[in-house]
Amino acid sequence: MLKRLLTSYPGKWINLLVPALLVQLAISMSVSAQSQTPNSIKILQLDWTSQIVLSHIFGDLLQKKGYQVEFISKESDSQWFLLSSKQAHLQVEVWEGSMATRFDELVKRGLIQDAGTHAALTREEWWYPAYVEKVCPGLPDWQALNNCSHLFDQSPDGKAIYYTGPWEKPDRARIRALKLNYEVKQLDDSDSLRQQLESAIAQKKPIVIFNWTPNWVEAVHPGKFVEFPTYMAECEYDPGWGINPDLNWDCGNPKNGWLKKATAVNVATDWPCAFELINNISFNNDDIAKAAALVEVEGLSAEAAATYWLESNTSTWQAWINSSQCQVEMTSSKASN
Ligand code: TMO
Repeated sequence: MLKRLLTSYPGKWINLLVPALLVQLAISMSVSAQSQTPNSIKILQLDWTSQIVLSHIFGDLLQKKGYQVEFISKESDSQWFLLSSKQAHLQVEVWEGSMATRFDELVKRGLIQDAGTHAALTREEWWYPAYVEKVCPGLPDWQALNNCSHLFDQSPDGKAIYYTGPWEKPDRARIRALKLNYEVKQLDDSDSLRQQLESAIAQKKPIVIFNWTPNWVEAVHPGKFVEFPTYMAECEYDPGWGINPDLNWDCGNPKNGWLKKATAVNVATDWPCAFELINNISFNNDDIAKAAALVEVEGLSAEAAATYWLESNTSTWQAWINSSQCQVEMTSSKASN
């Protein structure tokens, strides 16, 4: 707006004469913009399919309540900064296995807000297609991995490659702590991970890859998670815990992990109704697997998948939005106060 103001004046003199005034104006404008409720709620749309579909489902529910909604499409890593700085307001799928450390830390520091837990129980872990077990006896126990490392794609320094995506995982630490003859290859996005998986499956080639549940994969490809030593919180910070006395992460990821929702800290006060609504929503394993499969298997767009889910689960979401006593805070009524 300031730019437009500047360029709409014909003479160059204005740029020379009033910069101080404009700086003054810019400061007061940005201060007053921050102290008012911004118009639209910004939903973080991250880099895996069910999260994108759930974001659209929740966006539709907010719109039914009269909110303006905006989607911000970003990679997973940036969510902590964007939520903490209130540049984004809502994240509908926070996974324990890959996100608990950052999430817990920021909640504790009062920089983001925990908005409740979904019904779904989650797992994020090393995974292989069922046929791998035939050539690697001993799986799913992790101790079979070193005996079979020659079966998988090899890195230049002769290690087996474990493929993963752009999410924060303790895999390198786990490889060190459990002395695995493996190397992490991190792919840029879930599409590349999917391509890697499907091309291996098409050739019945052994592969070990990061996967999670609920997800679309389970509807299409039989397979199993690797069973590492059972996760305990101590495994993350107490080197003495577990079979490696010197290192952390000599364990797997949580098996019945939580799935949470998170908001920026201003949501509860600026949009109490939206905050109540995000606390109300709860998706189960079936909902989330289905959300992913509608896109990845059935080929719907995320928007169409959201619409389909809403149409087939009317009583579920109606209970969420009806139990909410809130009336949408109108920006106009706020402004007139
Ligand atoms: C965050 N993810 C479900 C991809 O592990």
